[in-house]
Amino acid sequence: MKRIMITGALGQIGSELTLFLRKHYGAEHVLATDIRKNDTEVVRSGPFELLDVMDRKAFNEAAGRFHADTIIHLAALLSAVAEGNPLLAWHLNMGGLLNALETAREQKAQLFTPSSIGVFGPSTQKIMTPQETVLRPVTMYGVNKVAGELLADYYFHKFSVDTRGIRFPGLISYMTLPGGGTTDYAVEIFYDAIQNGRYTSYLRQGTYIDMMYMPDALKAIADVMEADTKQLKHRNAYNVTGMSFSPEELALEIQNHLPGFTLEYKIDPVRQRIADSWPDQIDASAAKNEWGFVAQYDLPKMTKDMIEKLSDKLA
Ligand code: AKB
Repeated sequence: MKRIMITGALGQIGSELTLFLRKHYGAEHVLATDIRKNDTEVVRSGPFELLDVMDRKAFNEAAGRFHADTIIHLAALLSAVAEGNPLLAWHLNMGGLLNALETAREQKAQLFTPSSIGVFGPSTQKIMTPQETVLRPVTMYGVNKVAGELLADYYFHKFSVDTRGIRFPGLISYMTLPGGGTTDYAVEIFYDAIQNGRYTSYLRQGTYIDMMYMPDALKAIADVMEADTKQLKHRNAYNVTGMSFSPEELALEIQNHLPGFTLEYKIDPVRQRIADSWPDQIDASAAKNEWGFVAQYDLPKMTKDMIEKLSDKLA
């Protein structure tokens, strides 16, 4: 049975992934770590340790004590926050990843770390963006993610570390809010729709971005980690997506459930510039062909589930 250590376990992906993996592999087999502690199920339902991923010694010791054979490194700054503090982003995103890679090498553990659609830039093909294409991002987050993909490839070839990764689009979930991404509006809109009946979008009408519902993201991580290593030709950087929509298309879908909902716009130039530099819709066929990726949730199915689950949560 796997022994999995997760960093950034209290973040948007980590909060759900920890519980998902504990259900799958047993609570005692999944160590959650984060730089802070709170009173959530992640902390209460299994082993938890405080960890600053910038501390390589502490990282390695925590993995060693737990006898981790798998590390899922999620601690990182997202695109909008990284743009506000690029030096900190470089330091944390690259330093944390290097410590995760070194720990995986020393502990002979498998390593998963998420990449992002942020690796693409304005000169990349916008529609059906291929798996292998131009990677010239114009954000610090994108620079970190491209360098991270290359670094993970390097550790695989040089040190035989079993590194794996996925280029996530915006992730939508009702459990935990994302923190500081460009795609956060697609989660915030549901809170405001349910609580206030209106939302002000910081992205312009007609801004298309790929998105994915969290259950599909969790399954994708588990599946790529379980996949036969020989099948993985693009091991650190699979394009995946569940849907692509613009703010007004999401609003129309929400109105099917909450008819009085209204959408307004107040553009944030920083996040708009980032969104404009990303693809409208990516091609996920390499993930499908190499490890059987299929998304279960499209826009209508995700919207229905989000409104049901979030309404219960906020009631
Ligand atoms: C962000 O918006 O920064 C993230 C991402 C697409 O990587 N959600």
